[in-house]
Amino acid sequence: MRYVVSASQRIKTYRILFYFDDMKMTLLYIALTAIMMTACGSTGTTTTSETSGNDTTTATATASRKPFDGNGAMEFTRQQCEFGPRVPGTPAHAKCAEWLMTTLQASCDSVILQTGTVQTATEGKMGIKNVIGIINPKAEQRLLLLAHWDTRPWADNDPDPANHRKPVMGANDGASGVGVLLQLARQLKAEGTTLGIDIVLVDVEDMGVEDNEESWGLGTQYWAQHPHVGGYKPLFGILLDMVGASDASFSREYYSSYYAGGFVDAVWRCAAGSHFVNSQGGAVTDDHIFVNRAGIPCIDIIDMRTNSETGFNSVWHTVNDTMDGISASTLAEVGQTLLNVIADIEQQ
Ligand code: 1BN
Ligand code: ZN
Repeated sequence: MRYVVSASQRIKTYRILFYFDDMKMTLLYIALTAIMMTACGSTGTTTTSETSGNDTTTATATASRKPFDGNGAMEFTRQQCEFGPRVPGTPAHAKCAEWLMTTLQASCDSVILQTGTVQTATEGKMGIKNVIGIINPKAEQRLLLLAHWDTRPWADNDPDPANHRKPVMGANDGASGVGVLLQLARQLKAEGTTLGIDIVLVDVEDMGVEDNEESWGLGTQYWAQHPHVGGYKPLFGILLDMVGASDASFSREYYSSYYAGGFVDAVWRCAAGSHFVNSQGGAVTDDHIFVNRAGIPCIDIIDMRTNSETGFNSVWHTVNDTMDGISASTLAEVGQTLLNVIADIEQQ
């Protein structure tokens, strides 16, 4: 049986429309969303600053845990790039998959390598490797965290057409989101959490073609059809995509607000720094669409630009998406925001 939930909030009236498969999850969702509506914004904040090398990692923390270490996330981002572009089917991709497994194993209770086959728009059938790290497998309340780890085989937005058939390094578009999640897992292992957390590093996100929505997010589409646990029902999902640029701008992505507006409010209330912009941004065909279609309310923290033709930063799908454009302080803000959200849910 399915339910439609409609609720109005005290401070700002808006509607949450969502479908859940059972009443228990519906009530939990309403309760958590309502409580989180006030939590991060009202508990007060402390600002922390760490300096390492030339970069300052600064974020605003509301939790009692140690601040998120942006330099750690930076290092995990760099290590992925050292494999070279992680184009599905290449040796670099296979080596990186092994490294992701080993790295998550150090921080998670269990790690699953999910393999399967998907149909790409232009390259025929393709094997996928989704790497899934599970923290607190028995916890009922769970948070799903996703990022894609593959990189696009074609830099087809590069200003130089000679580069259009070269692969993208994907320091921002791929490695940055994974870098934040690997560091988050490391810190949660060190400090503990009562929440169940599932880190799903999805493959073959970036082999899509224009005007074909279904050609993107193939690893996520596979996972949504074959969840790693039967009856999987986390409270919410958060997708990270392109979260490392020094001038990143994280506005509220359209589909996130459409599918999970109350949770977007809650996350932006927990936001840890100036890269989070409290305004409505554009719509992106990203992995979160397929998670939402599977019945899990999922939002996308993604760097979108109103002042660019593509809607993204200037290195998007070019050969210049390298570590040169990655900032430890931006990674720290995103990681700290996740820590704040986790602390908030834990306190419910
Ligand atoms: C995000 C990063 N995406 C690809 N690389 C998703 C996307 C799909 C963005 C279609 C724009 C158009
Ligand atoms: Zn991409």
